[in-house]
Amino acid sequence: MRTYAAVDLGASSGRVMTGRVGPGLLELSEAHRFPNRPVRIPEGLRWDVLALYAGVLDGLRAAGAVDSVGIDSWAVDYGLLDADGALLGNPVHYRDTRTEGVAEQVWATLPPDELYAATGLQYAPFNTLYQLAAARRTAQFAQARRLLLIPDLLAYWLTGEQGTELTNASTTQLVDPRTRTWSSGVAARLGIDLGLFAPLRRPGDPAGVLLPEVLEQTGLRGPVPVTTVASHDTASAVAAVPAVAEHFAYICTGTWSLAGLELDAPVLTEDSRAANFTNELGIDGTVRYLRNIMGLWLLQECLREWGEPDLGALLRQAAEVPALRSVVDAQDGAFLAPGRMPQRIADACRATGQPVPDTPAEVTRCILDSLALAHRRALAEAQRLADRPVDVVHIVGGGARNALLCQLTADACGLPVVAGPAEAAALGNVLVQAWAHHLVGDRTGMRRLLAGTQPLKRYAPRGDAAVWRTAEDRLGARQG
Ligand code: LFR
Repeated sequence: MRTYAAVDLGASSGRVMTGRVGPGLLELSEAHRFPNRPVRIPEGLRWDVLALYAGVLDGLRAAGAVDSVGIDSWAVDYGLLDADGALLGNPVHYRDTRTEGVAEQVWATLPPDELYAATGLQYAPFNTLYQLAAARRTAQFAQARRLLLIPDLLAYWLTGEQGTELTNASTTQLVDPRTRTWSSGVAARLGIDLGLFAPLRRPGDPAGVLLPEVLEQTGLRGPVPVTTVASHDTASAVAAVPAVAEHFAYICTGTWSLAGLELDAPVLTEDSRAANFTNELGIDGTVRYLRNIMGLWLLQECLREWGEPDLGALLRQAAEVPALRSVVDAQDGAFLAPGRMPQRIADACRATGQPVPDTPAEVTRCILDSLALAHRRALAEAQRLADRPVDVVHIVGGGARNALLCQLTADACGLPVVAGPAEAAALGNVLVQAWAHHLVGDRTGMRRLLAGTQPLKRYAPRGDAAVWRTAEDRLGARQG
């Protein structure tokens, strides 16, 4: 049996989990959880990365003796280092507005169809590529000699070693999903110096050992190796989809809903680009073919506005609200920025001539119906575009605990839903470490272990999928 520490950083909290792995054994417990509070300063929205690092150190101390440490977080964001290896400023939050209008400037040099053919990445204003195009104008950028994605930055502080993990690198829009290495063509066309990036590392690669000062701060006894995991949290979560059958779709639910398929090769067609599907990289040579849907962010932001009422009670009330009275487009970038979410949802309903949800229960129902509808659309389109029919949907991540969302997704998709594990990203993180240590075989072995050890809940589709088709048509027509 081995014990691993999984550092898993989400948009609103970070945690250090301890995972125990052995034959027929996979157990996860929380060593430490800490808030991740983005800070708005006059320059814009920033991550408090030192507070996150302090949380990681506290977590490692709480976890105690482990055989290795792995780190995953949200994607696309980074810290810049100067020539001495010192961090230049707080990393910019991907919801910051600095990338507004930047994509059009990039596309003037490299048209979006060529960019998609080369990188397979969906358009999102926050792709690292557009962030770099915005950052390039700053004095800070002129000082930068190295760019480290968030998990790689933390690993650097823990070990003194620099690398760029591949699954997360694939979200920069500078990687070719066919060759699974940097796209020097895209970088050259846009004048981006790939020398800014540390060499690529793959999940399972060693990433150094904890520095003496880290051992001292955490009370751990060395050597403690750090293992490269699938450092993009969504890649870790997909690795932990407990699928036993071959034809499955997944939805990683949390702040975002990432809905799609696991493929052996990217889909780079023009249809796929028009549908804004992404080809991010997964473990074991796989492609995560998926779409970003705004996800439970819509609800999280409302809860914040409403003063954090009891979620369980709210969901029970929302279940009583008539279904599909009003729906919004949960893919709409208009919901990306924080603030005033209940009002923005009401505005979207009003603008499309639908009843305006008023009470928190009505707004919550509108959000969950809208998410289920977006899940339905994304999975239907993914199957069509990749020509890969599925017969089951796995919901992993925090939303797997939201029974109403799981049931509505089953209803909307007309497919059985298997929900769990909720801590998929941390489990995927642990499993890749176990894989690197030959405790589990390939990803099929990981999934068998997950299916055999994790509590999962099943939801059968209810009622008539035609109701959802009508709602989908209605939304499409209203958007014109
Ligand atoms: C989910 C996630 C998504 C990514 C978004 C921004 O936590 O990693 O996969 O698109 O955050 O980084």
